[in-house]
Amino acid sequence: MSFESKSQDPASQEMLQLAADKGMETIWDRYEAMQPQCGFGSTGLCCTNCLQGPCRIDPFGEGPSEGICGVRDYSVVARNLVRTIVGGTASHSDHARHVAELLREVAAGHIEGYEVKDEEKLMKVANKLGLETEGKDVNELTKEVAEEAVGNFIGYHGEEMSFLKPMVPEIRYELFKECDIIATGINDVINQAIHRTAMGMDADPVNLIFGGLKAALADFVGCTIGTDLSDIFFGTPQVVESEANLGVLDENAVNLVVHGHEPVLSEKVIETARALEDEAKEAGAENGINVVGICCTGNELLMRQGAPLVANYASQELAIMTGAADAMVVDIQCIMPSLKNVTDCFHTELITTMPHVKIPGARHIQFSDTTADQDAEEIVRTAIDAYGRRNPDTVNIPDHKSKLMAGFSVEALMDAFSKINEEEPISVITDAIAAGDIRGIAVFAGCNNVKTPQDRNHVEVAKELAKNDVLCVATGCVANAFGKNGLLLPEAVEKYAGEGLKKFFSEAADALGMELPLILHMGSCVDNSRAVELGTAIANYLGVDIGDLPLVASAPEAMHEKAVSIGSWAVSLGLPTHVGVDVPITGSSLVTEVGTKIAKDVLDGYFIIEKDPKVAAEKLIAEIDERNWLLEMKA
Ligand code: NFS
Repeated sequence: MSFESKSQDPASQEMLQLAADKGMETIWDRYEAMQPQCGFGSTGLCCTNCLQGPCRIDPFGEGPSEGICGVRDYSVVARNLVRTIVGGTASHSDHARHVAELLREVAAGHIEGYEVKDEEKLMKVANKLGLETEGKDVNELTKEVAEEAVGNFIGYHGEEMSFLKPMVPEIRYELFKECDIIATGINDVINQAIHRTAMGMDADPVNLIFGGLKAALADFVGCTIGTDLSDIFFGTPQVVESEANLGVLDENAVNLVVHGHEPVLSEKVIETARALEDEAKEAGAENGINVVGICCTGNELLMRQGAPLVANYASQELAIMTGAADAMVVDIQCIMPSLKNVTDCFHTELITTMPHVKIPGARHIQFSDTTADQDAEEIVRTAIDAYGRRNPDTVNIPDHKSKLMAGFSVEALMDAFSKINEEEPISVITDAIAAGDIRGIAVFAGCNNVKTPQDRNHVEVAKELAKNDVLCVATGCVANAFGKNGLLLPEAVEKYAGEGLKKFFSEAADALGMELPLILHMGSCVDNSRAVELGTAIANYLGVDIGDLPLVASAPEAMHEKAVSIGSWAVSLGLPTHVGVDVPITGSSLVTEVGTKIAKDVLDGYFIIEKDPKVAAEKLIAEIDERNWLLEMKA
């Protein structure tokens, strides 16, 4: 494989050359060694749900057409898909549950060291949930919001999850009810979905798929709670400027890399790092401590603290290979176990922090909410110590980084647009859609996937859409890719936007006295909930369903189970959803047909599985045009 076929990112390419020269292994080497990958697994036709298996069903009709228990291809594929969705739901929700329980404990006065920073957001969430706010102080409200959030996990109301309803137009909620895909609680649905996919349980593929959508909507609730409560704790993001790519590492600073997903940890780390700057300087680091992020922890810290993004998913190993990372602190999700092999070649301290995420050989500094300040101090001091052991001869920081703008929460956007229309800031977008300046909106989500060159699909789909006047918003590792490529800058508008989009941006800039970037960075992957909030606000303002809007989703390099859950709830919300890599459902024509065609009749949303970025963009634009036409008919 040439470096270009591995990554579009010049910084990654440079590091890959170094890795090749030094004989260091990367994700791409392991991918090559894994070829050819199992055809049964790739198509979703391998079942390991009981000890009689594995059973593999032959898609060509030459081998067995049923598993040992008699299970058919469509049930195996649907069951595997449901389990993948549930993996994502469990991930997002466990993250959200941590924040929810922390909020409850803080409100009860059991934990110090965290506090409600954003009372306005607290009020907004309380109102959204329909809680009585009159005459209640911050602490009382915090308690109630936290209780409500925790209740969404265990379904203690015996009712539907209360964070779901206010997030979608009423008509969409009714559709969810009709389809019976609203769970009583997040934990309930995870429980049910794992059960229904066990041996000897649900064999009806359509029933299974609806069960999967139920889990997906619970994932959406988990994401929403993650966003809302993190905002309450750490502040709702406002527009910030920063930088992205390996070049943000600073030779003259202690480079402390945070990687994972939980702002509960990384916010403490950055706060402590700022407090211990002098210790770093005493240790010889002229520029103090440079906290930089990978994956969604990076996005969370960027959004609220302006911390630079050093890498997205595929280049996490490369960040260590620069020899300049003094510590990499990881919490949950998207952390490659291979990081330990790489840190073994350098002075870098790999620090795990969560009781359920340990890596053999890594240093474990248990991070507890009750001792957060001390734990963060230990982490930061470990990094400063490691800096003293850095070998200058092995430092190779690629000279690639790009400036960027981020922090586009819905609140930040509406604050800005209220300068144009104070009463109805959302009309700034709807008017531009009605005028045809904005042809549609695309929500970008997701990862890197080694099956496609790093960042290439992301950038190509986005450029193609922008050229066709589609307003793009982004979260997660794709947002990082856009940052590296200069697409999160106003300058990119002139370069890549179509005439309509250019007009929208230039009129907005005149009115706001501030230029907006071509693509709006909305945050981490749980912050896809922000994109839904925006979509629902537009739909409600226009008096239509969210599934009627010229609104599409794209995950050009999806990798994690979480991306599958997000994609599945995006489809449930009515969004045509592009996935740029193969999904293991092709083993069943029935499941494939349901996901890519029939879903549209029921939910308006459906999956577009398309590896070619240009063709993907064409398909998304065709869908946007169809919706605009239908909306005009309705008007
Ligand atoms: Ni989303 Fe964010 Fe990145 Fe993918 Fe992983 S960090 S939660 S899963 S790889 S975008």
